[in-house]
Amino acid sequence: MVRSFVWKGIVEGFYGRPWAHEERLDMMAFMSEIGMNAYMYAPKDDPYHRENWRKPYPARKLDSLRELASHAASHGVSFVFAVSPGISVRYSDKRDMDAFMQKLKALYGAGVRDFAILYDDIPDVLSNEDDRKAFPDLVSAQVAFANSVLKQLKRWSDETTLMVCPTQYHGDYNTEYVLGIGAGLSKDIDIMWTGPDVCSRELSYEYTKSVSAALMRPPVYWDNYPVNDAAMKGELHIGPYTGRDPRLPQVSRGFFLNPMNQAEASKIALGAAASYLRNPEGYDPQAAWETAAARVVGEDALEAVTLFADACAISPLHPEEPPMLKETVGRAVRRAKEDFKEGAGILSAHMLKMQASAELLRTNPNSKFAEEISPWLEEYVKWSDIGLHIAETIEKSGAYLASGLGSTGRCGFSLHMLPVASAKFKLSRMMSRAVNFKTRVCGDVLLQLGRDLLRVLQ
Ligand code: LOG
Repeated sequence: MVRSFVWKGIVEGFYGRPWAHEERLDMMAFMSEIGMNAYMYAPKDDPYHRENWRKPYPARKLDSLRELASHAASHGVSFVFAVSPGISVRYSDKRDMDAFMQKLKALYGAGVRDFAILYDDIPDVLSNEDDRKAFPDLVSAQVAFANSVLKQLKRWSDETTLMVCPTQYHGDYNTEYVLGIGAGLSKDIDIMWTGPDVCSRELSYEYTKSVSAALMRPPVYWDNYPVNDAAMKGELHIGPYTGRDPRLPQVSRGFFLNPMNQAEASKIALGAAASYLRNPEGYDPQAAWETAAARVVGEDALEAVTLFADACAISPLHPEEPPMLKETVGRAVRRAKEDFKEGAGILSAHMLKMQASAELLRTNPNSKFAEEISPWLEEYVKWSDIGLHIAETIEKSGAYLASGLGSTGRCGFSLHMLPVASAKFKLSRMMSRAVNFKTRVCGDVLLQLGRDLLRVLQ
């Protein structure tokens, strides 16, 4: 039997600047185009969502949320309203329960039927004195709270649903906490899980099946891709969506992808992921990526965005250095050992292509995309300048230098090297600036090449 995912969605669940209202409206239209069916509202830095979760939304914010909810409904997208009470909630305090239900009620009034309690990123023990008296441990408190929320929701309407993100949401599923959540939460509650890691490179069938057994229900994946918050701020995750087993619909209820703060740029990964979610068995990561990328930048810029995405390759799904750039630099270095001019030529040709691609993307008709990626694009161009200068230095220093390239061996001093002195000086200046770059574009490929070259030129 061919099964399909129940939830095919996005969770706006990242740290940092939440998306703007316009970005959300636009995203919902995009979701309906690509066949996604759920949007979870959970921006960590909306103070009313987490920090001050007890406070009701002010009228204007509530109006925006209402508009979002009805916009979602008109696009066939379920609006899942989430609250993260965990940092300060007193699970045993009726006033907190009432405040929580009030929070949901405001959205229920706007037609929202799908809700979530997020217990992620909070201490893993009960901190409140009364709670410690009322419950043996954190998991019992959270279970009691969530089951009671579900009961109250069902009184409002039978159509309501509840989802929970537990405090332990990844890795080892055979813990007391995870087994407690699985056994305790009402069978009608969906449980979220991020995989073997917070940002999981792979989600396999076997692993998911075991998680499902521990949770006593198929998990809903909170998939931390293409999110680039916290320590990943310097990365731009616009690469292919990979590592998700085609058989997951048999053991998982679905997916919510956590996107980047850059909404428009997220559409590349989200578009590709939607293709997996629609048809996991027939999913082809590269073809899906191309379709998704072309949708964002246009067919004419597909080659340009391919080159740029290569430079941005580093992500939890692809922790290695940019493959095309690395391959080209490796080839250039090998060639330079035989023929320094040709080696330099290979390198500079790639750098010029990078510059042309940058120009095409900078002036892309999708100006929102261009603006979002500008910090990466700027440093991508700076790296290509460095690459061009490296190529020039290789040429200037001639065969003698090229023979030592890529190795750490010392070449000794030669008069041959004199014309290289100014090139070397310029390169070390460029390199010391590069150390302070804010983005991870180009990985360490050109940094390493520049360092190797400077070492050889010593
Ligand atoms: C947060 C999430 C954050 C993500 C990536 C979950 C369930 N929670 O480690 O808000 O965007 O990692 O940094 C998280 O993933 N915690």
